[in-house]
Amino acid sequence: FEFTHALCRTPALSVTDGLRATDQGDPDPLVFAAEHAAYVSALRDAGCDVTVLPADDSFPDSVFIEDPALVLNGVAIVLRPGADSRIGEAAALRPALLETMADVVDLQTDGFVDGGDILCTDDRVLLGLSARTTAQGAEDLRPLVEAQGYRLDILQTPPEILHFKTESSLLDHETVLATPKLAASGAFQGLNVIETPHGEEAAANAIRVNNDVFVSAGYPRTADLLDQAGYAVKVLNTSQAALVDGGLSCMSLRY
Ligand code: CIR
Repeated sequence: FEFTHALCRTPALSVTDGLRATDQGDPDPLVFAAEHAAYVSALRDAGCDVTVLPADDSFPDSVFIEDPALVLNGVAIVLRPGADSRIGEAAALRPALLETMADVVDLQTDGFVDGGDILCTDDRVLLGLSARTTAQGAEDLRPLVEAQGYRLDILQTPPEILHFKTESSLLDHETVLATPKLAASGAFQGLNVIETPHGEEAAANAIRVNNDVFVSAGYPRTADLLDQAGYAVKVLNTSQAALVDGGLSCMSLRY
């Protein structure tokens, strides 16, 4: 959770066509842009040098830049996103990774891995299999993760949860924030778990960036819980990302 840099992508106007499990209306691209700008500012305030890539209208979900790549030790691993409309985001992102990262390697697989299914601790990469991330993709990722000195733990994201990190986030060296459902899956052995209060499950898509913990607006009990646990909570609006199943972690690659 200690980062000097972040890479983001401006939301596309086509974000109105973004994937979603349940339709609650399209996001408003202008409101999304404002929320995204505030998010970028918060990353800068937290101490990150942020590169913001231009919008890519050919990929409605391209603002969720965390899904097509994983960065470990400043090395980008180009992934293979598991949604048809998103698979091309990996190749579209690659040139920017070559410019911003220390090195770029490609996940060679017939399977799929979405970055949203990956939670990194200091020495472990927790990867939740999901509708987007397959066992083949996970096994093919293993050597790339191990080459960076991390252990890969392949876990199961419970059904109905889009991504492993939709319902979990790292808070410090040994603590995660997670929903009761994901915590009950046994994924977090060896780590302390703070569970989101009932009705505030969506708050689990948080991020720790240096001293700050970013939490989405609308989850006051989670914010209080984290505040009382000693974290410096920063509340950010993610109303438009939420309409297309996105949240705080999905909108940046932090390194
Ligand atoms: C999708 O379904 O792929 C996007 N609408 C949302 C992706 C959110 N990303 C994430 O949780 N890492």
